[in-house]
Amino acid sequence: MVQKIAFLGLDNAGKTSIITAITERFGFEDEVAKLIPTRRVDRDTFKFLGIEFTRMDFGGQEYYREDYLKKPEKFLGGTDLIYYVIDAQDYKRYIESLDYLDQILLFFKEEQSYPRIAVLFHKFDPQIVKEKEINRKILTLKQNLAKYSQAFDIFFFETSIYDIKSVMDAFSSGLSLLFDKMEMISHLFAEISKNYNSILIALFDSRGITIGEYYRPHLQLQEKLKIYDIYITVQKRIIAENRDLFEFSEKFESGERFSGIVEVLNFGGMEFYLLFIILEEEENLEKTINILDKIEAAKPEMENLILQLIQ
Ligand SMILES: Nc1nc2c(ncn2[C@@H]2O[C@H](COP(=O)(O)OP(=O)(O)O)[C@@H](O)[C@H]2O)c(=O)[nH]1
Ligand SMILES: [Mg+2]
Repeated sequence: MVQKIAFLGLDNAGKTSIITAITERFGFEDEVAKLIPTRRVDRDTFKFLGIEFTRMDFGGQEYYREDYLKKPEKFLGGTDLIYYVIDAQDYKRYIESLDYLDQILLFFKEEQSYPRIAVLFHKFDPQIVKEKEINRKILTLKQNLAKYSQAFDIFFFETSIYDIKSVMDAFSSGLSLLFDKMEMISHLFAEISKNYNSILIALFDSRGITIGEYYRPHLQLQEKLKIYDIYITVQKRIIAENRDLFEFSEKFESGERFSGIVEVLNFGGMEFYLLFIILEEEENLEKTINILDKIEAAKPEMENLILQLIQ
C-alpha cells in the first residue's frame, strides 16, 4: 500500500527547500535558490525499504490553506505522516502557524485518524543555534504544542538546509515512525559497538535515509558533521568508481584519529550503505584493521533485521 506523507506549514517556511535538499543531497543549494513559491500541491513518489511513498508539498499561501481546510478529506485524508514546518526565525508568524496546525489536527481528530507528526523548527541555521532568544521562543512553542495536541504523537526537530544532516535526521526519524521494528537496527549497532572502540555505526539506504545508527556518547556536533561530510564524499566516490567498499583514515580537530569503512550491502534486492568508524589505536594499527574486518560477523544479523523490516 502507498503511504502518504504531507509537508505542511505556512508559505515561506522552507518546505520545498527541505524536500529539494533531501532529494538532491549533493549540491542542492543552487536548486533551492531558484525555487518559486509552490502552487497548491506538488507530488512526487519515492521508494523506501521497498514501500512506495507519495510525498505532498502543500503550498502554504493563505488562499491555498483555506482551500485545503474547506475540503480537508480531499487533501489530507489518508495521510500517514506529516512534516509540519515552522520558520523558527519568523517569530511574528508563530501564532498564525500554530493556528493552521491546530485546524489541520482538528480535521484528523474528527476523522479519528492519527497520522504521525514531525514538527520541524526550520531555519535553525548553524550560526544561530546558540542564540538565547530563538531557543527560548522554540521552547515556548514546543510547550504550547505539547499542550493542545495530546491525542497525537508529535516529535520535534530543529533543522536547517545549511546543516544537511539535521534535515536528513528529521526526515529519517519521521519515516522510522512508520516502521515498527526500525529501532532494532540501532539496538543491534549499540550492541556491536560494545565490542569495539566504535565512534559510529550507521546504515543508510541508497538515498541517504538513515535506517539505524549508533553514535559514541558525547560525540560533538562538529564531529558528527565532519563524519557526515566524509560519508557523503565517500558515497559519491563509491558510485562514481563503481566500488562496493571504501576505507579511510582521518582525524578530528582534537587530533584524535579514526578509521572507517563504507560498504555497499545488498539485502533483499536493495542496496544499503554501512558506515563503520572506530577510533584508531596508535600503538596497534593492525588491530584496528582487524576490527574493521570483524564487521563481517555482524552482517547476517543485520540482513535478518532488514528482511524483517521489509516484509
Ligand atoms: N536561513 C534559511 N533560509 C531558508 C532555509 N530553508 C529555506 N530557506 C529560505 O526560505 C525561503 C522559502 O523557502 P521555500 O522552500 O520556498 O518555502 P515554502 O513556501 O515553505 O515551500 C527561501 O528563500 C529559502 O531560500 C533555512 O534552513 N535557513
Ligand atoms: Mg513551497
